Amino acid sequence: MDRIENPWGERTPYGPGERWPERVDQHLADGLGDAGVDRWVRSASILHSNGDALDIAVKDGRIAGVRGRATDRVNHGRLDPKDLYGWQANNSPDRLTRPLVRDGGRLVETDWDTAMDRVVERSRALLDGPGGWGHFGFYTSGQLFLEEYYTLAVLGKAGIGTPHMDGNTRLCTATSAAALKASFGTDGQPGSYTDVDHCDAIALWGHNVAATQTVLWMRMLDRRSGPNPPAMLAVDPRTTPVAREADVHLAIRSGTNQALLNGLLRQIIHKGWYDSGYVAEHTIGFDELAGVVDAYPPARVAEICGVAAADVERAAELIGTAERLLSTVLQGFYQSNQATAASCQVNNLHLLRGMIGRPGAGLYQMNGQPTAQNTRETGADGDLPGMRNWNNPHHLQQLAELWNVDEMTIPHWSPPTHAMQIWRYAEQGSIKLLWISATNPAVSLPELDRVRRILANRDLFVVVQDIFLTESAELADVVLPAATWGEKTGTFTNVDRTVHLSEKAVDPPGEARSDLDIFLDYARRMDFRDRDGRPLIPWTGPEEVFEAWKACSAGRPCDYTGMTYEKLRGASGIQWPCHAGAPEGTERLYTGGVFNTDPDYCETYGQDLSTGAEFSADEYRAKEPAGRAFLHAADYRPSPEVPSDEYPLLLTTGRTVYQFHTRTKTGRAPELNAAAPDAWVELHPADAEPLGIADGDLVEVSSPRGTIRVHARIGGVRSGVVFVPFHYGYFDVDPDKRVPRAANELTLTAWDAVSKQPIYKVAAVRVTAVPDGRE
Ligand SMILES: Nc1nc2c(c(=O)[nH]1)N[C@H]1C(S)=C(S)[C@@H](COP(=O)(O)OP(=O)(O)OC[C@H]3O[C@@H](n4cnc5c(=O)[nH]c(N)nc54)[C@H](O)[C@@H]3O)O[C@H]1N2
Ligand SMILES: Nc1nc2c(c(=O)[nH]1)N[C@H]1C(S)=C(S)[C@@H](COP(=O)(O)OP(=O)(O)OC[C@H]3O[C@@H](n4cnc5c(=O)[nH]c(N)nc54)[C@H](O)[C@@H]3O)O[C@H]1N2
Ligand SMILES: [Mo]
Repeated sequence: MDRIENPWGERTPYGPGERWPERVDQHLADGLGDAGVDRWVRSASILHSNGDALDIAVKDGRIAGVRGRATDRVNHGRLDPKDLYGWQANNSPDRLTRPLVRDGGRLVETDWDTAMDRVVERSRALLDGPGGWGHFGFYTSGQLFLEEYYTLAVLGKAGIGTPHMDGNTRLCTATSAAALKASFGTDGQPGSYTDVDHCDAIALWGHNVAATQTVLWMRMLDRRSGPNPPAMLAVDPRTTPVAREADVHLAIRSGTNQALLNGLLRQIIHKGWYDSGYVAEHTIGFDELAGVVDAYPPARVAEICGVAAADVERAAELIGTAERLLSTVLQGFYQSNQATAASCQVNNLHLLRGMIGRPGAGLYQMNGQPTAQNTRETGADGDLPGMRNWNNPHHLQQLAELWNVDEMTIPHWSPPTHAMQIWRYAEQGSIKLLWISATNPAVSLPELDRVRRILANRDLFVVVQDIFLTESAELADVVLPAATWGEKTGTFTNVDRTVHLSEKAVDPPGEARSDLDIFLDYARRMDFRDRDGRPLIPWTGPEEVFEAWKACSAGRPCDYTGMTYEKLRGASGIQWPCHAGAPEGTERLYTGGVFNTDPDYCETYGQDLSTGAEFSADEYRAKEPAGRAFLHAADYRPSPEVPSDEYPLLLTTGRTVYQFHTRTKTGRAPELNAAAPDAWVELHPADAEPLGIADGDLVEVSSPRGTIRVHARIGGVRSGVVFVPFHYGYFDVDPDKRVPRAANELTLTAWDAVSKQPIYKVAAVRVTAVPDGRE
């Protein structure tokens, strides 16, 4: 089957409570048959957070294909189009094979010693001079392996001692973590993918799962085409494949999630569709929540969100009367207005209805990137490792003992610096060394003109560690060539807490080195020591780091102590927590209705959902959570940028099924790139017609930050809203022919008060026809 034409492949229907049938998806290099494969090497998919288990085919020392693993709990053999074709990027002739350093304004090839010496010399001078650690910023990814993040976290926190560490996970799933912490006490997904097998209703909150977690969508579609299928609700301003499949589609105006959710919760309370016993026993805050949502009757919600009141009532009935409701939340919430507040309302929905911790009653505050969960767990995003609370002296002491360093070395005097603030410090000049690993901010951050200016400022020493010469690497002072998936060994954890081992299948190209080896080399050269003068980071390889991480995770929600590399070589990935009391892992959290909110255990003392203000330990203790979950309430407030006469349309941004992020990999896989080679803008016919714009016309989209030129697609989105995919930078465009086309030329520098996640889903723009733009 052509998986470009039909990304989801053929249906394998099944009924409630049945086992999802297996279907093994495979793609090998042209002309290569199974018999020609030299060996198969264990791994999992790296182009989304679903965690689909797969084996890598090796032929003559090169990656030559992939095959889904039938025995794994996550995918039962299936793969998505990006995984089927994306591996070809590993073999691209564009791969970086030697380090580069800037000499006389130009990047030139050099050897590792020269490149690392430059980084170490600058680091030493900054660390030993006035201001010390304050000059260092580490900006990492959701695409490295657990072992790499943990090493980076220790290096940054106990070696350098800087609080300025974060990942692109801030752009991605900071809100997932924030909403889980706020409601349940710590990060960690309550649900399991087997909830799809048991549910009787599915609600997709700002999640185009068909395009972005394609194998999870196959599972949902297979239930939809079997007996007793689950009902489906989609909340998305666009007519995505998900919206077309759903029984109720609420095409709300982007930025209005909080108003909608308040309205839905009001209906559920008014109609008596909530579980008062569960609420009384397992939650705090019902009265306040009921009071706030009371102001959102269907007519008011319809007005704010731009949908029909009757549809709001239908949606409320669908989710209010289901017996096993499954919810997934993603970027339509996390990157939109009032991100954490709105995501918490989905938690509230499940708490009010007692729909948590049992089969089918699943709640996924989704992740996006394959290893984002690990960035968060290990503290490479600035959090304290092991989901510890930076504000809890006892948690800090545990880490100081584990690493054998003075407590004062580990930054904890204020919340960790979030990515947007790290970039601000770099702009202002207090951060003087910015080390970027496995992310391409010159395409993915908002307001690109500003980001390019910051990176191009030669007073800021920029290290970029990547596998290609990206738009960001072009502006760096030192470029370090990395090995990637398939060329190195490590573990990573998907959305439903399933941990997979990914083993080295082939050698990296040229002199490229694994990110782990690069971080370990830096630690060695910097000669970081513990309190007794021994090396702070004694590890030499991934398995040693995994063992060290297990010790760090012991007794915490993400307990890995029951896992080993050997055990992960079994038939299926394993869900944490996994320890002596649960040696095979744990399918669902909170099965007994006891949450991680105990003051001595929780990951945060909480924040005000509207302002982000932090509560103190005493304020938190006074609430006496005693294992109950928090029902947080918040009023709707309009987005920071709303349409005006000059910029009358709302811009929203996102993804296509064929491309991954800034396309460094999928743009180099011929089938995927051909399926979506260039950017576009989607417009509703009622918005396009008065502007004289027809399908295919070249148009300009402008915001107060910039202008892009792209082709128009008429349809696919509600009126008043336009959509631009954010994937398209410049790497494949002749420098003389570069026309701005990245969505982030237009987006604004603004973030959610609680999670600090940038707001990519709402900006004000105008669209104009380009004279002679019709082809
Ligand atoms: N094909 C593909 N798959 C991917 C990725 C990829 O780049 N390509 N990236 C991975 C990563 S890192 C991530 S984070 C996930 C993201 O996965 P998704 O969140 O599914 O992807 P997006 O397209 O960013 O946004 C989802 C939807 O939000 C809608 N939306 C916009 N504004 C609003 C709003 O205000 N309210 C509501 N309710 N909806 C709104 C958009 O119309 C869009 O359809 O995908 C992962 N999977
Ligand atoms: N407007 C708008 N902007 C967005 C979003 C949106 O929806 N709209 N979504 C946001 C989200 S959710 C995300 S996750 C970000 C993604 O944004 P980025 O993280 O910038 O996107 P990627 O292209 O995945 O960048 C990863 C980089 O790591 C490199 N790489 C891959 N594997 C390895 C490896 O093993 N080692 C090293 N060292 N490098 C490697 C790749 O070549 C690539 O350059 O974009 C965000 N930006
Ligand atoms: Mo993401």
